[in-house]
Parts: sequence; structure tokens; C-alpha cells
Amino acid sequence: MASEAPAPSLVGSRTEDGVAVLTIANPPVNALAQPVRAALLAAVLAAEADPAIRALLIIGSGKQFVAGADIREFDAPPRVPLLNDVLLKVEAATKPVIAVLNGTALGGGLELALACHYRCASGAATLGLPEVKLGLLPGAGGTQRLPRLVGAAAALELMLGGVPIAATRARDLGIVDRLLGGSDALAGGLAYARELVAAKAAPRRLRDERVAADGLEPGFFAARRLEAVRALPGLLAPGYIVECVEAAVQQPFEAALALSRRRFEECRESVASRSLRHLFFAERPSSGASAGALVVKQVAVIGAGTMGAGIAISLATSGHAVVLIDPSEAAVAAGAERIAATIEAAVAKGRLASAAGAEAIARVTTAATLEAAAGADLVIEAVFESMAVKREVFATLDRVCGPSVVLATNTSTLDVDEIASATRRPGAVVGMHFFSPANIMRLVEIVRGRASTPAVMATALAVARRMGKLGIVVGNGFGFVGNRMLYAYGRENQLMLLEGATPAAIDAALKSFGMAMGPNAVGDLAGLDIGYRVRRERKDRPTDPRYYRVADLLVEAGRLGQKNGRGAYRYEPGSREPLPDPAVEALILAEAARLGIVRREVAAEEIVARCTFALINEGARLLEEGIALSAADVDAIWCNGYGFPRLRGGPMFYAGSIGLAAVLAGIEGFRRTHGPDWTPAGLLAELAAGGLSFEDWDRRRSATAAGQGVVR
Ligand code: T1G
Repeated sequence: MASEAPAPSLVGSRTEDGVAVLTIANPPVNALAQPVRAALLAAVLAAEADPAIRALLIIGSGKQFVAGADIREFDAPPRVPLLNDVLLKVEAATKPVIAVLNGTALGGGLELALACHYRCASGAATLGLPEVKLGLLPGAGGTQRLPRLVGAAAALELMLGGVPIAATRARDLGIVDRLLGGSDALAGGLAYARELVAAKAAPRRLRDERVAADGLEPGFFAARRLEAVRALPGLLAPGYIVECVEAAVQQPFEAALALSRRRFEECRESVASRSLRHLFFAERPSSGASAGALVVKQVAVIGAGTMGAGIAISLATSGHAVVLIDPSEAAVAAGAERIAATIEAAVAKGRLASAAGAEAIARVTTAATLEAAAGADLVIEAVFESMAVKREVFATLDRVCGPSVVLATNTSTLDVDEIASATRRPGAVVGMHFFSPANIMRLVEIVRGRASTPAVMATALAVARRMGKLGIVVGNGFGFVGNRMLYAYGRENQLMLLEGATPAAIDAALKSFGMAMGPNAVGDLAGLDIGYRVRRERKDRPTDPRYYRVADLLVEAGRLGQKNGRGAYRYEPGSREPLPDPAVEALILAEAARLGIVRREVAAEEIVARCTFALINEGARLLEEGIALSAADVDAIWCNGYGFPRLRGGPMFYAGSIGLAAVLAGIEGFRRTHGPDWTPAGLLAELAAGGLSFEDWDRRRSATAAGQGVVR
């Protein structure tokens, strides 16, 4: 495999008092892409060969040291020079090599530091091996060098948790030899290097050390392996990380390192890791999305119900001043109480520092009239899901608020343009569709109205990001993206209930596929009356007499779900455990008979195929219509808003992993047996015919957009 010549300036190289300063500069995060590896190797070998050089210093440019290997490279076979081999050369250097951790050192970045002979760090640096979050293990010696530095137990904690640690903790563990004071990491690093040169410090190679394992009780690794596999089911990496650390204790460095390389490749090629890597990029905010955002300091939340309170909590804990407005005194009081109680509970659980909790609570004020929104930079409306009510609120806000105020609606299905038309400023109106509970769920669909300006879109995205949310831009169509697909998924659930599958059988099949909850349990949790009301607000409600028939009958029989102990299931008082209810079975049997449906056994495979293919087909239609901007967005929405299994990467990525031709064949089969709802989306048929995936379609679109200078 020929390695490409190193690109210039990816690794800056200059000399200071006999110290070769090698600066890795691959913005935005100094990922160790192949050209960077080649440049680093060349610079290290050149410094090694230069008699004027007495030590080497490696540092990152910008706020990162090195954020890891380039994750994008993992979908193709590895290219030389392999990071593992570069690090062996760094470690073999005969002159002291000092890593200066000027910022984030993650994954391959920390492995690079471990291959160096000494490590110093600025106080702001964070260090970690987060590979397990991508379904990987540290593939460039981390499973071998880290245990030699901190012991097996601490090394396993860092690699199995994947959570970065602060520089001070890294110093206490012995990973960092020297904490640098001041703000100039390079100056501090150079001073430390000179100190080592003056002391004639020899290279210190972790590969020559042993792992301190004397204190490990018998069966330590077997127990940790069992625990690791249980903690992260469906992933190869946890078990392999334990296996590699055990090998670090019991085998020579070379043999154990070779084992870790083999195990890394197995993980890299697994569907689970490919899925997680796909979501890593799908969940990154698109670059430039917040450009031009307006400054938002105070936010008015209209409606003190569950959603309004949840949104207010998320805003207050992320530093925004919030005024919670509701004409009902009781609702405002209950909302304020819920906000304080939720934040205090987070403090009690250690999720929030006590002072931060108190400050967040203090940021929330309440009011009874919309006039109180006058001082807000952003208003988020979360009132009753009725067009008439929302239009009235927006007409008042239009009169009360200043000209540059952004007016957002939290509607989950209503037409944002129709709401905007109640104002004289439709350009300032945007949808911010939060998911319940709004203080917990990461996802926010940012709905672009026909007139929404770029600055208003950027502001909504920036606020969502500052709230720690995943803001995804979607078009203004019924149900936007997530709920539009949910109705297709739910349609199949409802039909299969009539055809012969019980709620429990459907939910069990989809849970074993990996869904967090089955559709019938979800319906009971959310409240069946919500969907009932939405279906009646729909202008384009399907005329099929079977459409959501069981759900409608349950509501009409007073069965609303967990909220009143009876829905698709029944619930013992105080329990949320769904229990099959013969009354539901009888209701379904009677309706199936009335509709003339001959019931049959519905296999789990059919349940999964009909529900997942319905998602994929509707997702493809949303892409064709431009309501969803990319298949990656659809995947991020369904993994973050609806519990689609992350180890399958989202509906559209899952389609690619089983092959679009197979999905198309399945859909065509359902069309023959279940009618025109199963007409294949044109985009799906086109991609399947070309042997392509939705990822290919995204790549093609990004390339086209980049060519036109379009920021998504
Ligand atoms: N590879 C490729 N691209 C990356 C990347 C990476 N490792 N990290 C970030 N990016 C891109 C990201 O997609 C975005 O691109 C831009 O950089 C800014 O990212 C061999 C196998 C470092 C904490 O898992 O956690 O090393 O959208 O928006 O909020 O054993 O990025 O601009 O086009 O997230 O400031 C292990 C992953 C890799 C760290 C910075 N490392 N990155 O957060 O910026 S595997 C990781 C992060 C590995 C070795 C193993 C974060 C960050 P775009 P961003 P940020």
C-alpha cells in the first residue's frame, strides 16, 4: 500500500534551543488523518536524524491537542502509515519526546501522548479514550500503554466508560507528568523540555514497563468482562477491551498489541460500530448553521404546562433568563413548582451543582399576560395544540414584541406558515418542536416556515445547541419529519392489531429489534387522546375505515393509556407495567369482525418488516419532498426522538445495511397484499436500482451543495 507524500504544514516543524517543536495543524480538531500521520512520521524521523536536536516536543494547534484518529477513514481499509506504526516509531525515538497537551487529547490523540516519553498538560486539557462510544476500542496501543501507566483497573474504567477526565485527574493518575501553569502551553512545554534535557532525562517507553496487577483479585478480568458486555449489549468492543488489558498483563507487549489490532479491525467492520460512527456525524451540528444568529438572553415561554415547564427548565439550566407566561394562576404556580422541583432533583442526584441549580431556578420568573414577553429576545409558544389558540397568541405577540424578536412555536403537527400568517412578521416565525419531556429529550425539530429568514433559523439552532439539544432543520409539512414517519409506523401497528397480532406481540417484536419501547406501550405513555385529537385536526385524514381504528375505539371507550390506568394495556394502580387486557382483545376481535377482517398469525419478522419498512419508505418520500434535508437527519431524528436502536444507525442507515433492493422487494410485496399505502417512494426505487444507499445520496447532495457554496 503506497503512502501519500506528507502534505505541507499539517505538521509544523521548527527548532527552539535544540528542541524540535512539531505542531499538528489539521483543523478543526487535529484528527490524525493519513496525511497528518505521514507528516508526523516524517518530522519525527527528521528530528531523530538531526544531530542538533536534543529533544522533540509535539503539540496541537488551536484548542485541541488531537481529537483522535479521523473517524471518516474507518469505512475503508486502513492506509499506511498506520497510526499504530507511527506511534511505535515515536516511542522508539532515542531522544526524549514530550507531548504538550494544550487541549483535548482523545482517542488516538491520547494514544499519541502515551507513545511519547513524557507528558505535560495545560490546566484546561481534557484526556480520554472514547472509542467505545463508537463501538471501537483504542486501536493504536492504548489498551497496552495505559494499563502500564495507571494499572489495569483504572485503565478499564477510562476505556469502558469512554468519559474524558480533567488534566488534574490525569496528573493524579500518573498519565500527565507535569501540569503547566499560565496560558501559554507551548512556553510551558518548552520550559519542561529544557528541564528534561538539562537533567539528561532518558526516553521513558511504556512498552518496557509492566502492568501493576498484583492487587487484582482472582477472576478480576472474567468478572469485568461479564459486567462490560452486560453494560453495553450488542457491542464487541467492551469485551475486547477487557481481553486486551488482560493480555497486557499476561503477554509480551508485541503479542498483546497484535491482538488489540486484530480486535480493533473486528470492531471497525461491525454493523454496530458503523452505525454509531454514522450517527456521530449525523448528530454534529452542520458547520455554519448558527452563523448570523441573533443574541438571545431572555426567553419568554408561553404556556406553563408539561412542555412549557420542560422547555423553561432546559433554558434556565443553560443560562437563559426565562419568563414563564400563562393566564391561569394555578398553571403558572404548578409550572414554577415543577421547574424548581425538577432542578432540585437534578442537584440531589448530583447531575447539577447546587449553586448552578439555585442560579437556574432564580433565572425563572412568571407572569400572567403576554405583555410580559415584551422584553424577550425569543418567544417559545407551547400552548394547547389548537390552530385557533395559537393564531390568537401569535397575533398578540406580534403586537407586544419588538421587531427583532424571534417567535417560535412548539407545535408538533400544525402548519407553521398558517400560524405565522397571524402576524405581520412571518419571517420571524419558526417552529421549535421539542420532544416530551422537553428537559430530557435532546431532539428539537427546527421547522423552516416559508418566510423564516436565515437569521431566525440560525438563532433557533444556536439556542437549541446552547440548551445542549440536537437541533435539526426540517420542512413545514404535516408531522414535519419525525411524526410524519411515526404515523406510517403506527398505521402498520394498528392494522396488525386488526389482522391478528396482539399489542404485546407487536411491542415484543419491535423491542427485540432494538426499539426502546413498542408502539402500543408508547401510545399508552404519551396518552391515546393526543393522537385522537391530532387525527381529527388533520385536513388530509385517510379515508380507509381501518385507519387507526383500534386507537380511536380505545379512546372512545375511555381508555387513554397510563394516565387513567387503561389503554392498549391495563395498569395496576401505581404501576407503569403494561399488562395485556382481555377487554382490549375483545374490542379488537369485535372490530375486526365488523370490518370483515379474517384474522391470522402475524409473525415477528413481518411485524418488524412492516413497521421498519414503513419508516424507510416515508423517510424516502420526505427526502424527495425536501421536508427532510438528508437521510442522516432522518436517522438522527429517529434515534434521538423515537428510540430507534443506535446500533442500527437509524431507519435509513439500517436500510443500507440490509440493502435497499431487499427493502424495495419487501415494500412491493406489501403493496401487493396491503394496497397503495405501500407504493414505493421513487427515490427508494431509484437508489435500489443503482445499488446505492441513502448515505450515497447524502454524499452526492453534499458534494453538489458544496459545489454551489450552499450551507445546509
Ligand atoms: N474524526 C473526524 N472528524 C471529526 C472528529 C474525528 N475524530 N472529531 C470531530 N470531527 C469533526 C466533526 O464532525 C465536525 O465536523 C468538526 O470536527 C467539529 O466537531 C485510533 C480509533 C473533539 C470534543 O471520538 O468528541 O481515535 O461538522 O462539532 O463541539 O484508537 O468533536 O465541522 O464538518 O464536535 O468543538 C476518537 C470525537 C476517534 C472524539 C470537539 N475521538 N470528537 O467538539 O466540535 S477514534 C473521538 C469529539 C480513535 C484510535 C481511535 C468532538 C470534540 P464538521 P464538533 P466540538
